[in-house]
Amino acid sequence: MSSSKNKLRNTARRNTSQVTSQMIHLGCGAFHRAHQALYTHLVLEKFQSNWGYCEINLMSERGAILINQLNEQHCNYTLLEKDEEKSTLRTIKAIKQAMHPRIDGINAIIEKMAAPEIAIISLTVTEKGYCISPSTDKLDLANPFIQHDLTNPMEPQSVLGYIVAALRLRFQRNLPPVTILSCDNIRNNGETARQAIIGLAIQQDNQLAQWIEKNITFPNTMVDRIVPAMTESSYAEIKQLIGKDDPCAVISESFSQWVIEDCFANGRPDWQRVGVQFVPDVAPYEMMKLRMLNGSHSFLAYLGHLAGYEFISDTMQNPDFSQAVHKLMLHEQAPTLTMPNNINLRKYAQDLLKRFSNRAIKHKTAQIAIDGSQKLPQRLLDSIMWHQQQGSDYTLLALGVAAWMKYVSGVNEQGNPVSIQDPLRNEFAEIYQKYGFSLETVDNLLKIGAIFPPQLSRNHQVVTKIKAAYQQLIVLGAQKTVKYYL
Ligand code: NAI
Ligand code: CS2
Repeated sequence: MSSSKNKLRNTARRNTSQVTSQMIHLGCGAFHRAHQALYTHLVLEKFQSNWGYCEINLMSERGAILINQLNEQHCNYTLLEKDEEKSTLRTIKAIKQAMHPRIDGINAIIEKMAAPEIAIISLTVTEKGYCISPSTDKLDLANPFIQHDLTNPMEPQSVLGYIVAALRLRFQRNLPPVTILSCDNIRNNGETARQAIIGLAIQQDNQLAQWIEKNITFPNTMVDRIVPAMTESSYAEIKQLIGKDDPCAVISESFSQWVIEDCFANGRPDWQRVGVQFVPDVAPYEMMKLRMLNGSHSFLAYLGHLAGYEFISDTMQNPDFSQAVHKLMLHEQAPTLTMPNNINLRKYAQDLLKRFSNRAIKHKTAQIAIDGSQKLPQRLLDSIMWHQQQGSDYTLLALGVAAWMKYVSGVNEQGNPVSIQDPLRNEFAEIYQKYGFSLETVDNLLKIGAIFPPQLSRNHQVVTKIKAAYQQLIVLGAQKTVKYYL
């Protein structure tokens, strides 16, 4: 902020009090507040619109606290968008209501989702929120939340359970259809959400499942904006700018992209007027983003964390890491993609390097490292399978997987404990307890079918490559291994 080039812009304000909440958003995390809520806010601010959000958090104490904090400030909050050259400060006014089952009760949440005026239910509930097996994208009926919801359908715990309960009321009451809009970083996010929701409904009521199939739409989306979790120092930065505390504030990079398939069951905001791209098929954009951006992010997060870097921008200061991640993008991720003619993957990679290097954004390697079991398939493993079929090189992808394997040991290279946050963390801990830092650990991690499909874990060449990288990481450490792999 002290740089003379760094200009702070306050955006124009307009009265948005006529807004009603026609959209429910499930998972009011940092990303939603800096992305979908911003686009909706811009439509409100610049054009006639009465679209707004009712935010619903279903999980965690922190989620409930945030809902109270939002309500205490009329659901308005600060968004600071920044890169090294400029910053923009906005007050976002797209949220009209905020709810949590612990505050409002489960029934009130389901009734709100089933209210006649609701036309869109969107989601950013993290990869694990979909209760799918990450290797197959199919609903995991053994998931404890799903098990609970099957026996308590009107007192659900999972996101899917809430959606199915609300859709049941809409079906029974003959209400207008809704669009379910997944905005999470999972493969074919709309289609995956559709299969999981219908998969749960079919266990309960065949007619309901058929009604969902016929009436509800599930557009696929590609969502992109780097939005790190807030820290003490980011809240202090906001306070300095606005002169008071804003516990609901978020900080993001300036870049933002949202690509959506235009199949809405019951209308939508005019998001195309504020930069959202509507396309017939999102798949190429989504694959490009998951592999080039997210795959590279995970590569930098695991190797960077092992090497002792706190932030992604720190890893990019190391020329070996930035060269390695560029090589990963161009040589091992880009070849797996088939893109429309107007997309230049070299330019995309160049832009990603700049975004990752943005020192105005403090994105922790430890944050990106969370939930690796849910992220590895779409970010690294799909590309390994592609190369294995083509007979082409995937050395850096294998290094990324090996770095994840070393990371889930729960001990860093300085010998200090690292808290592993992952639904499968107990399985990782058991394997490490039995086998320690040995190649048997690699074999046993590869046996986890929810992550590694058999065509990968049983492929001799793939196993050998991952083991070789793991061995190097054990012997040399992450810094030297990255250099060695160049
Ligand atoms: P966050 O931690 O700030 O918020 C996560 C939200 O998901 C919270 O509202 C939490 O209550 C909810 N949640 C977590 N687990 C859940 C579960 N099992 N069931 C129901 N709700 C659950 O995270 P953030 O930054 O908002 O990211 C959320 C997701 O958005 C990511 O996992 C990713 O899929 C997507 N995304 C995030 C981006 C980012 O840079 N932060 C950018 C692009 C996509
Ligand atoms: C990151 C993503 O946390 C992670 O796993 O890779 O949230 C990333 O910041 C976004 O997808 C960028 O759009």
